[in-house]
Amino acid sequence: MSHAYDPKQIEPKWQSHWVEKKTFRAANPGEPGSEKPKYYVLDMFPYPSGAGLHVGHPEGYTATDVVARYKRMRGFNVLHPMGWDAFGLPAEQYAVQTGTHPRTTTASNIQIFKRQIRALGFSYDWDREVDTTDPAYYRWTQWIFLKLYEKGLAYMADVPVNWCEALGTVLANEEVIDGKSERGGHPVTRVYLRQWMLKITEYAERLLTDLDDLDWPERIKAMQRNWIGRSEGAEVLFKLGSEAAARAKAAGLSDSVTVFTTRPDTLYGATFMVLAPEHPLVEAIAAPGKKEEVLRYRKQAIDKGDLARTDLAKEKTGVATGAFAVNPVTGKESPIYIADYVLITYGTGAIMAVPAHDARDHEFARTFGIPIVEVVKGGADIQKEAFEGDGALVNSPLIDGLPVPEAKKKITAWLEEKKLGTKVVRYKLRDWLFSRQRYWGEPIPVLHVEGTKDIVPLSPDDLPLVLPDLEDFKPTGDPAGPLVKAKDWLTVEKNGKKYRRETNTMPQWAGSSWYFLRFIDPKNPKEPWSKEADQYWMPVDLYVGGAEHAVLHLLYARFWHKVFYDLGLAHTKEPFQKLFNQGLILGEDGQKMSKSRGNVVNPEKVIDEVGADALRLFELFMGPLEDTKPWSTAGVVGMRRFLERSWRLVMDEEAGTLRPAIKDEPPSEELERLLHKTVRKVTEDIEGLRFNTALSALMEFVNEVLSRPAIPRKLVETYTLLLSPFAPHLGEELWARLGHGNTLAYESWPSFDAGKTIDDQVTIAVQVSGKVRGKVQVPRDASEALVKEAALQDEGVRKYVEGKDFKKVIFVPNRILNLVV
Ligand code: ANZ
Repeated sequence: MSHAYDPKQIEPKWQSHWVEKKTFRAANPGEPGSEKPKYYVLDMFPYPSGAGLHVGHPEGYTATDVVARYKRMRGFNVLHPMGWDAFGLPAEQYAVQTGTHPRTTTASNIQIFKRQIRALGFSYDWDREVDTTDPAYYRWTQWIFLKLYEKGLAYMADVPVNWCEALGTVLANEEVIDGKSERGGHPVTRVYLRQWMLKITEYAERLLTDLDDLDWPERIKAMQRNWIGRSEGAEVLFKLGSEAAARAKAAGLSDSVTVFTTRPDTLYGATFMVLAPEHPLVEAIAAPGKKEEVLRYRKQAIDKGDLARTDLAKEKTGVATGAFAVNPVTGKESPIYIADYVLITYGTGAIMAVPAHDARDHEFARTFGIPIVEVVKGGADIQKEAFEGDGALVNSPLIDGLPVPEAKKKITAWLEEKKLGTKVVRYKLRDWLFSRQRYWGEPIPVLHVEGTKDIVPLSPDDLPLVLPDLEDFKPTGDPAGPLVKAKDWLTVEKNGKKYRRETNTMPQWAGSSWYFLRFIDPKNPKEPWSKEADQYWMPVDLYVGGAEHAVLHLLYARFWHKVFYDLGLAHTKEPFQKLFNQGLILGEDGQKMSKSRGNVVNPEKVIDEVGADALRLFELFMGPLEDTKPWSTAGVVGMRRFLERSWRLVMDEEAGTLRPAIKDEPPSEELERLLHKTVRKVTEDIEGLRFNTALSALMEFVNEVLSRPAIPRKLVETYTLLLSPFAPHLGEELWARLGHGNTLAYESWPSFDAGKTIDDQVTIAVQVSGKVRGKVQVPRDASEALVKEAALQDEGVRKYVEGKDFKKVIFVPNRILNLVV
């Protein structure tokens, strides 16, 4: 009988062992084990989709698992949890199509995901599993909402949503393509609905500045900074011309327009103004003959998306209102237009247009024949193209000759003194639209007083507010969402007063904005998490996930965490100290994996063919974790071979016992050196998340040692420990075969002696006139004379130098000898 490496036998055995023995249970504060330093390593928890796991998932999960296992062996109390982000659109859409309740779909998808994840041997503490759709979990999501409401951070406002009349439902932005519904291609219009908003803008400055101290990829930080979009500038007051002012006053509105500009220095070049079509002054100030055209344009603009409106390439359209405003420095009257490239949602919804120095204004001015006045000297012909750069001011009496930054300061001070303007900071970040007209989400725990706009939040004791069961998921045609169908649930009578429940639910982002805090204290029935757990576990030391979450999830979670900090519920300002993004895994054909291309790799199939350890290894060996890289079947097979070699290093395949070559004797000096070098390389590479090169070092080690007639026991034991975070099933099996009774999960990680990791022989490249002609082995730190002597004995080098004089000799100790002839 053969006793070859057999993952089908080894892997399920160890997986059950770990589950039964709760090997990876993290100690809670106060419990034995909690005296150790803590390490919290987190994966972005998945949405359990119907398609099951995809080979992209295990890449990040394997990386964090290696770190978790390594840290345990380094003496840390490691928290490594997994859970399910299970509310969301796909389950609901599936319910609409098939009538299967999302709860049923979700439960079966979770089962599939869990089975697949377990088959990969990850060292999660399953006692901490969370599911965002479990009332015991979302009770606290609702509790957090009540806290936000109490702090004035949750409010209602009339906000545009995508309404599809034909489907009778509100659509998410992802469900709208070019103004049509993704399903069926029906027209989508914008309607205003009263929606819940969260005041993330109140945290804009902190969300920005606190990025500085985080150990995150620079690219992700830059994306967050752009999203927050801080601009410094000024608000400037333009008085309306007399006719428009009279019309505005008659309508009970202000007789001036305030604009937001980041270029107050260009004020002398502002030859017209533009209001967003939705600006409240528009209807009032439009001259009688213009009104009809203005209102028609406004209607069209409202139905367009912001992205289409601000597209630079798009032709500029607009309409003159017939009204004028007075430029505060020139005293001249400028015409007021409305145009859809000005958005109501940014700044003040009104701009001073400077065609000479802003490309969009330039295009608009050319289309409408408005004068273009140069105020910053740039060189090019300002009539042909806008100059947006820096330079000296011209045609601007108050600030002539000054460079742009000084001109900005001076003109802003002047405006402030004259009470015509103020310095302001603006953010692109908008408040977070928090309600969805959906069924499969957390109910928002508030009551509306019938017939009024009054809101009564539920008491925390009334939580969870359980999502009522619905049989029928078809849209109702009521924009308030499917929950209006839950007739018994919808209305509440209390003390003789009638209330109606909120029928909007929370967005999918809600549950994932705090799950990392539930993991630290998942069973707590009295609070979302305890202070002790927060003190002990937070912040997350390492968070790994895809870069697609660079902005929204990470920004929302940071925002909530800052609120928790302000409430005294969290002691750190930031939740995720170190972030790492794994790269995308492409299909074997180098294309993005997709069902339609037929290039999707199913991890269960790979496990069946080569085993989970081989799959884990390949996920990490493919290349640097952050790179995008294609799948390779041959590569997976290569990993399997390497594991077979590792098995044969320890085991006699014929006898099924330890190899006779394994001897209880100390390693030679040479092997000792190899061992220390390997320990050092693997240790440093795991710390630096360079798993592919750590694996190369392990492979080199096996190749070097495998065929030796005598192998010291210490060597294979150390090797087994080093391999175990990557191939934990094989690691445990070999460890047991080497005679150890217990799991190796808590064995001490091998240490190295730095002095023994340096070779005493070095290889030096020998160049002749800059071209490499040979290599020589010499003792470390050998002198130039010695290296030269060795070089001249080398066949390859001799050919090129014989009979020639050396013009120069360049020598870099331990690296290069260049003989210039
Ligand atoms: C005059 C000006 C002159 C401008 C110039 C730019 C260049 P950021 O940097 O993105 O914050 N703006 C202001 N509010 C707007 C709105 N609601 N919709 C569209 N555009 C708006 O952009 C600020 C600049 O964008 C502002 O500065 C304003 O144009 C325009 F040579 O004012 B500027």
